[in-house]
Amino acid sequence: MQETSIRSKTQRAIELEERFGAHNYHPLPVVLDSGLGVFVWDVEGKRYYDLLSAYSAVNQGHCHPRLVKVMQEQAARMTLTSRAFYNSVLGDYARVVCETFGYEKMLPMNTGAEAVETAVKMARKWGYEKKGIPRDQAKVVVCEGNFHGRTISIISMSTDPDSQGGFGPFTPGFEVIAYDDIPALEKALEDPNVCAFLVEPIQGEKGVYTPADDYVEKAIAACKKRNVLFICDEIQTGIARTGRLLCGIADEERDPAKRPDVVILAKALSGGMYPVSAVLSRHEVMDVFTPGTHGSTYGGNPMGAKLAIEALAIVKDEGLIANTQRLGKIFRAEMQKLVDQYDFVKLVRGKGLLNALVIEPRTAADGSPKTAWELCLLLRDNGLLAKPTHGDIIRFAPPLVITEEQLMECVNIIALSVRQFA
Ligand code: IF1
Repeated sequence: MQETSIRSKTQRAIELEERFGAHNYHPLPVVLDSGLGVFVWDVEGKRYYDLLSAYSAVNQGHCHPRLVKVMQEQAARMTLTSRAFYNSVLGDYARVVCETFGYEKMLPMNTGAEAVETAVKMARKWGYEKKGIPRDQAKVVVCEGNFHGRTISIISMSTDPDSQGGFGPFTPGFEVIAYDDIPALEKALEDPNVCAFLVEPIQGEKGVYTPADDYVEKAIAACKKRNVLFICDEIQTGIARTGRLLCGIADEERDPAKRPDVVILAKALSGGMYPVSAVLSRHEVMDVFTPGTHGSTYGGNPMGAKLAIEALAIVKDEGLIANTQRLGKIFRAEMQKLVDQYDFVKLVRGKGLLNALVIEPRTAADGSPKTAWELCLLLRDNGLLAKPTHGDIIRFAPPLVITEEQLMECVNIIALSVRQFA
């Protein structure tokens, strides 16, 4: 009897979403209701390890007590002022972000896509005003397999037919080159109308596609040589996710010539509490924005700003960079054992705690498919949530507060599920 009523809770939530919500997602059938740290619970009370972390937004873990406290306090004090006035938190937040990441200026937005749009607008204007590109001729070079968000301009640079199909006409001014290909970049940069190169240090959507170790370093050098802005999309890879504060650059690197000109942050900047994104750069670039040229109602709001200050403090206070580096190595070594043991487990790749396992899709004896999706269903049944991409890739990205003991429990669940799947 209890079983029926509990099952109906799950079914009810799914049916309502399916009936009244647009079908722009295909969620794994599990209805989540609460979370704490590395765990989430569904409406039936079943506990899971969260190995997606809302696509790397909850690096600090679900409902971190410090974030909950800050959110409650700030919610009772003031949430939104707009930028028509100054607010008492934004200045402190801007300073913390600039000092933490080593940049002179920041521009606050809300979602990742908005921050990417902001960076593209900034690069174009910089191209006209500082580089002397003829009016409306600026080009931004991007990479095959990129994922930078869902707006019209951002999908205009996408090479994914699902992201782009049916949404034209597209925004001009983007040139696509191969990822992890320095000669291709150098060739594209020969065009004097190129104002920027926009790239992810690891391609998340592509399946945690990890380039050569020196790719970012070489790409930065190539851009400097041609007076082109190097824009690093660290929305998914930033904030300790890959065992560094930023994936594309060593934490100790302070030489501006070796750092990205522009960094884009979102997701874990607010620890999954509230949408907070930011674009970071130096004066000379950011100063192309003057009053009235860009903005957002919620951008820089005191609630988001306060949360971001706390979210960054947690990364530091809890040693999340070191933890991620150490546990990432252990995790990949454990996954490598599965690669060695099972033919259909092709490879593991990634950095820090942003990793992916590549599975060979097969067909069962009864003709039913055995893809990454089916393996994710097994993982779910065994108490671990992860999401497949492209039918053959499973991303594993736990909250960075995970302990070694918890990680090994995850490894055991994955190993068990792979064995059941074999
Ligand atoms: C969804 C992927 C992850 C991003 C990078 C910008 C954005 C994202 C590098 C836009 C967003 C998301 C959004 C999420 C799926 C997801 C994703 F599979 F599509 F690639 F994380 F791996 N740049 N990534 O990864 O940020 O506007 O969403 O805040 O449901 O679309 P946003």
